[in-house]
Amino acid sequence: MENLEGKIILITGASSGIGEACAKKFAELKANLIITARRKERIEKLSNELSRKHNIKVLPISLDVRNFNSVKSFYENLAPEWKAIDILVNNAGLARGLDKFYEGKIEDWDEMIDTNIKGLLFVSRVVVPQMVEREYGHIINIGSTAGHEPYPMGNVYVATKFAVKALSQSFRIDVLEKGIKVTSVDPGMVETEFSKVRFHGDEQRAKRVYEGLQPLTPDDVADAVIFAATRPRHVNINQIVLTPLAQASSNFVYRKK
Ligand code: NDP
Ligand code: 8X3
Repeated sequence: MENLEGKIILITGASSGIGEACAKKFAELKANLIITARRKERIEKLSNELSRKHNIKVLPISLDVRNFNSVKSFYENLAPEWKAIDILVNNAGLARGLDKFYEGKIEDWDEMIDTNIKGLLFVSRVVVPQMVEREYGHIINIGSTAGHEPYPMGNVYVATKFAVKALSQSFRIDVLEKGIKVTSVDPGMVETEFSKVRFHGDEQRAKRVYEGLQPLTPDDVADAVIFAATRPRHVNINQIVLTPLAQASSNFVYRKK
């Protein structure tokens, strides 16, 4: 098993849900963390909690992954001891709306494409060159079952997650001779702020998404991330697809009445 003590882990979208759960689990393994998201208060609070509890270093940095200049200066401004990021967890992402494509809102499309595809690319573009130089590192992308099978009105969100799958596969080829691992962790339904964000704050509608079944928790997904991150050096976990027991795929969900 790879020992993560003292390693540097960068997690995007650590202010909530899966990213926050990943931060907590990496902290338990005594890794040092750079946690980023737009909501500064949240990551500062998490940083204080984790550094105290686990006696590790945690750097909270407010970052919008959609803006390449911000992503670039985020990395350039890191102190030298933080630059050698060992594991990058590309988690920041969101869905906006659930509409037929011919009725979709252009601003929702922009937000999903800019965050889920371009944001992941921007962060990887600035962080991975030092991994290439050191011939060491691990990129863990959070995909989705939506990246394996479209579902009604998922259109653009689905396309972004198909893109994440394509990028994970492409990254793996591009870094093949560089000693860098690439993993895609692809969950089905996880109860987080995801649906609340998708439905622009409509809590009732968000709750209905998980009615009649037991969804995954953010911890379930973080366990998969940690599994991939702790395999021995010669093992690359290419992809983990995990769903609630009551979900077979994007379109097959069993709900108890
Ligand atoms: P949450 O809404 O709970 O968390 C999303 C995180 O992404 C937040 O920390 C948010 O932080 C961050 N984020 C969103 N936009 C940006 C941005 N522009 N720049 C930086 N950070 C951003 O949802 P989840 O935890 O569920 O989602 C995490 C990932 O998991 C996403 O990629 C999602 O697509 C994927 N996923 C989720 C599933 C689910 O059912 N929940 C299933 C499969 C995959 P802030 O708003 O503070 O910036
Ligand atoms: C999030 C899960 O099924 O809403 O990726 O697309 S789903």
